[in-house]
Amino acid sequence: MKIAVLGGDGFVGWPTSLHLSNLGHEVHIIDNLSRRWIDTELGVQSLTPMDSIQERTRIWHLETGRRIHFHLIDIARDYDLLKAWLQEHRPDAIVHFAEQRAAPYSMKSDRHKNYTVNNNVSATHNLLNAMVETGVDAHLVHLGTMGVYGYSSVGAAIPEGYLPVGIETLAGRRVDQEILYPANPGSVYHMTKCLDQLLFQFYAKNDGVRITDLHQGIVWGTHTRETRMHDQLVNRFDYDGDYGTVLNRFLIQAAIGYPLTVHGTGGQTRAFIHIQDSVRCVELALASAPKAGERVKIFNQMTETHRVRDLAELVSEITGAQVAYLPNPRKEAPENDLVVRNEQFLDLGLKPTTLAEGLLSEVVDVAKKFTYRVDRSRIPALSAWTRDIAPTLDADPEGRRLKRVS
Ligand code: NAD
Ligand code: USQ
Repeated sequence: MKIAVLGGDGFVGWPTSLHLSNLGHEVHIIDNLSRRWIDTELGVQSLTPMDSIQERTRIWHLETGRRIHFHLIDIARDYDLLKAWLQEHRPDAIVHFAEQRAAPYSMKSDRHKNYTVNNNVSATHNLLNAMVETGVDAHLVHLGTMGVYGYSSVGAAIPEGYLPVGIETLAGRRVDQEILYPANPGSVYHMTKCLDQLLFQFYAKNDGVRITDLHQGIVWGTHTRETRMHDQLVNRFDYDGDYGTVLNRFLIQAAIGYPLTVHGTGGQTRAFIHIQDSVRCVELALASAPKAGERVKIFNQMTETHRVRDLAELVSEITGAQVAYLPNPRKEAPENDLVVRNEQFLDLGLKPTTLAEGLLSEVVDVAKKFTYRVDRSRIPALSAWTRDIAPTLDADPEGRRLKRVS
């Protein structure tokens, strides 16, 4: 297949592009490299030394003889370029990763809120609009989030996208329907993914666009089979207070002897998936496209759930790291349970890579290798969800006073 990977320079997009290329697909990365600019804005860098996208694709070609093509397009702003690209290349499938994906970044300031909404919603709408306009009948696979559901548990498992409901008609009859699970976003970023869902629902119904939405949990790890093939194919690894996700942050913190930064009581339970399984899920989803006119296919892309403080304790047991319980910068329930259904990917053949000690140590080893690149001052999470919360975040776990920059 000819596959466009939008956001293919990012943490999940890059290993996915390599994986799809290795399977023999013709891969075209479209990216505006905004994530690299955000690193510059925040004064951070990936823990792993990443080469330019051009250099990465050159090494891939040298290693495998396969080509990955790169196109510099901002899909949220360069609508005409995107449309012309689709018109010319007419891909069979499009994998859409190209959004601002950090909840803390989306909550940093009013400017960051605007940027996240404008970027993410326009990116998705431009894409759908251009697909219809050019008549490109590609299967669109979008990376959404488990966060569209909210994380509270009402004692029932979260279904894969749709909730069966019974509605009583005026005549007193009961009509059974399946509706999108009620959206309950916890950040402006998560809210954009809820808005994406409605865009997908409309374009699938109105124009018969074939869409799969992958509601993904937190991705952890760094390497996949393909990124291991050469040092310069290494994946990015975020550890800073905005882009670093919880388990990867704990692993790097353990590697450099920094107290593990648990927010509040660490009572939040979240869904997780290893990066290797994430790329495999995209492969499986691509092979299982809905038909034109079918409703959006939704998969829960996660393999296990864990409570944040249990993760901290596990990492602490393996590495001897200390655990710091810090004021929570986010407005979120202090404790939640989470039960999630994920049978669809298991039925398609996904064999989950679960959080085994060996794997955790492996990531700590990656972290140790690049310890010299860590800027400890970028570890604290300073993006406060509300004005009331901001003043509580005044010191880091090592007691240094913090300066907030937005
Ligand atoms: P990332 O920030 O590393 O990668 C996103 C890529 O998209 C970047 O290379 C960026 O430059 C590009 N991009 C952003 N806006 C663009 C635009 N307007 N035009 C063109 N390119 C643009 O993020 P990631 O961790 O790889 O996540 C990829 C997707 O998966 C996101 O949509 C995210 O919401 C979703 N997701 C990620 C995780 C996770 O834990 N990383 C979990 C669940 C879902
Ligand atoms: N947390 C800590 N300490 C930290 C960092 C985070 O206790 O140092 C806590 C947070 O308060 C939160 C939980 O860990 O309760 C998860 O935070 P996170 O930053 O790991 O994940 P989140 O903000 O939810 O976002 C990440 C990705 C996002 C994706 C989402 C999937 O950045 O793109 O959509 O995971 S999910 O969490 O399932 O919604």
